[in-house]
Parts: sequence; structure tokens; C-alpha cells
Amino acid sequence: MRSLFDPVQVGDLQLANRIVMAPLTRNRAPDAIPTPLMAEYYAQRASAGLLITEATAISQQGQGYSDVPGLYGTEQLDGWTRVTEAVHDAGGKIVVQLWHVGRVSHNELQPGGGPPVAPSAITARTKTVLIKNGVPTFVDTSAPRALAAEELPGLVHTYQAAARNAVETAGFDGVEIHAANGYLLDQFLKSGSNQRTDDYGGSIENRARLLLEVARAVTGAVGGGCTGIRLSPVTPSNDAYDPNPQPLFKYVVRQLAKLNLAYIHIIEGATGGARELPDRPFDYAALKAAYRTAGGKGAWMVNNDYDKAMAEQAVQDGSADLIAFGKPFIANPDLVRRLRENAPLNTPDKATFYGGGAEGYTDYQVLSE
Ligand code: 8OZ
Repeated sequence: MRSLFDPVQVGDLQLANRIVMAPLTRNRAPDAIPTPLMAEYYAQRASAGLLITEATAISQQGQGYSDVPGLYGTEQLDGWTRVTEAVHDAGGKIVVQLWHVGRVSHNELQPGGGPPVAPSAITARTKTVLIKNGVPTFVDTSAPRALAAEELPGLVHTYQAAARNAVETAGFDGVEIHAANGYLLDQFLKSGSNQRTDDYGGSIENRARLLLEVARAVTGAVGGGCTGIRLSPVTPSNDAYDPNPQPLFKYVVRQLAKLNLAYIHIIEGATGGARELPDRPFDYAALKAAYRTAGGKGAWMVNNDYDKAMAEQAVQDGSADLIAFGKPFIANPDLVRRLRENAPLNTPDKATFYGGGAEGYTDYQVLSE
């Protein structure tokens, strides 16, 4: 019988178990540079089969929040090298999540104070976080400008360069393409944010074009076996909306099946919220079946509010290969052990999720021996 706690091969990655730490934004990287405290935080959680870093901007244009890390300069890469070394020393595996926020940004965070970029000039009805005098402050996102078609090859190249730097320079075991939660690639996918009339808008094929170009460029640079991708078919996060997600995501996973990815990472329902959305039904089993029918062999990773019983059930009945846990990993560095031993879980403190220092970050207690 398949168990959550047994080793598993995922693409090129040999994982100690099927429990994954989901990407979690924590806003503790001033100037986008990962700190020694971040190395300690990730190393504390290295007993997860796989750690996925917090979303990490591939360029300054891709930044949408204060104090989130980047992958685009020497200091940023050096900071991440400290993190990957600490995780490897602790016996863990870590991939970095490649992020471009698109329209979910603010002029203050953009190069030269310009507008954020998007598929179309439609403002997201959402907020971002600026840290003002050390205090996280929610502000409306700025009005974006539509990317010119001529800018898209450069954008694809930026994803590719970030992936290469991540693996070859910073020592990551792989990368996860962030195509979820209403950020740039999800903005292109969904017609609520994409009203382009060129080859990147309109039909499903056109709206998926940028994502697939990025996926091909990234796998071409670092290999499919160490590349994953995160998708959120129906999340309302950051004003994401598509009236017909089932055929859209079926097409996407069928195309991804050709790239021999390590894994597909699916957020079921509303990110960090309800698993079932009455006004946004979605058949995840059909999505997985479409991927397998198209020859996709990557691990199927699922996320959103799983507990141990649900996770074991999903692994045993084959509906998932890997389970990503988010908030439980914030408060339980030894989550794998606690799940294995049915130990109680610490409760995460929301007040310290975004910004700050060690408090609510590296000071959660582990079980004693
Ligand atoms: C919470 C706060 C800021 C960003 C995501 C990168 O939802 C995020 C994020 C989450 O994917």
C-alpha cells in the first residue's frame, strides 16, 4: 500500500516522503535578498520530502510585494545559495518557485515607478502589501499596461534565465513555475484578465501560449525532470476568473504532458480557503485523467486544506502522488514527524505571516525527542 511516509522518485528528484511544503510568502527578504534567517527557516523544515520556496520574482518587473525575494541579481543568488546549502546539509530537497506577478503590483515596486504589466490594461480588484516604516500595509494594485507582443520573447527568456541561475548558480534541486493565483501566467490563461486580440488572447490555445512557451524554455534549460508547475483552475485569488476553466486546464495539462515534468501542482478550490466553490465547480479527477491519457507521467501534487486522513486517502486511492501542506508547515517545522506520530499540531499565528523577523518564523517548537 502506498504511504505518505515512504520515499518516492519524482522526475529526477528522490524524495524521502510524499509530504511537500507548499510555497508560502513571508516577506522577510529586504531588497529581495534571502537572509541567513531564511536559511534557518527552510532548514528547520527539511524533513519534508520536498520544500517549495516562497514565490520568488524573476525580475524587478515581476515584483508585487515588499520584501519578497528575487532571483535576478548576484546578492539574491548568493542569499539563495546559503538557503540551499542549509537545506541540503539538513538532508532536504528544495525547488524555487518562479514568479512574475503581472498586474498584481504597485508602481512603487516597479522599475522607474512605472505601471505593472499585464496581458490587458485591466486593473485587478485586489490588494498588494507594501511595508511602510516596518508595518505591512494593504494597498490597491496599480493600473497596469498591456504587454506588447514584442516584449513576450524577452519575458520567456527571463523565466529561462532565472531557472538556469537557480539550478546552476544557487544550487536548487529544481524549479516550480508559478502559473496560479492570478499572477502573470494565470492572467494570460483566464479571459477575465486577458482580452488580447493577438496570438496570446482569444482562444484557449492562444491564452495558454505564454505559459507553454515559458514551460518549454524552462525545461529546455534545466530539464523537465526537475521542473514542476503550479496551477489553480478556479481560485478567485487576485481577481482571477475564467467562465470555462475545465476545457482550458484540460488543454494546458495535455500540452504539459509532452514536457516530462517532475510534477503538476494543483490548488483545489480557493487558495488558502474553501475547497468547494458552489459558483466555480471543477472536476479535478477528470483533469488528472486528461494528463495521464495524454501520456503525462509527472507526479500529481495536490494542495489546499488537507489533513492527515485526507492526505493518506488521496495517496492510497491514487488520486494524488504528493500532498502539499501550507499553513501547517508555518507552525510545525517537524510536520512530517507530527503527522507520522499523530501528534498535535501547533497553530500558526496569522499576525506574523507577512514581514517581521524570527518571531512566528523560526521560533515554533518541535516535539522533544
Ligand atoms: C500570499 C501573500 C502574497 C503572495 C500566492 C505568492 O498566493 C502568493 C502570495 C500569497 O501565490
